[in-house]
Amino acid sequence: MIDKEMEEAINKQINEEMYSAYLYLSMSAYFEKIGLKGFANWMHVQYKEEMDHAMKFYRYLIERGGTVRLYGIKEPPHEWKSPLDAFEQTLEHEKHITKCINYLVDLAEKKKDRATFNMLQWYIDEQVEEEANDEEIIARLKLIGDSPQGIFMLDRELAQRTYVPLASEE
Ligand code: OFO
Repeated sequence: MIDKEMEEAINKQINEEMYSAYLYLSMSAYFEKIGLKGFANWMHVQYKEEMDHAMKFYRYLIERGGTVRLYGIKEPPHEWKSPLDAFEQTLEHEKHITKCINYLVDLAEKKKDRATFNMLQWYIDEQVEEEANDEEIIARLKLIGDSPQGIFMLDRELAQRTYVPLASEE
């Protein structure tokens, strides 16, 4: 049986991951609206990955005999100043998620909950990858500046991203 404080913290993290999914789905809609279908695809894949992150915590809580609580999800923004603005906000959001994961790791250590500590290692690696992906796209958008041709080329590249479900969710 999982510790109650740990359970509450994981339930809050399910909500954080669901909000991440909402945020990226909203960004996907924004990119479609401004005609950048490749950027929209990238964000749509990100939305699905965030749902997987939420479900990984959800399944884990059930496996540990915990109670899943689905808290209300707040409304994300629906407009950004530019693709660069959207990706800068994505990076800021991911830095916040990294802090949340680190808090969970600290709590698992404090509670001597080794199973949760081990489970969280996957999220630590995932956060490194997510921040790096965002940083790379931000750097490219800064280089591109106002060049429509550069944006068009990046859009074509981001259209190639495909969704790969997490093994545990298949
Ligand atoms: Fe975007 O990361 Fe979830 O955890």
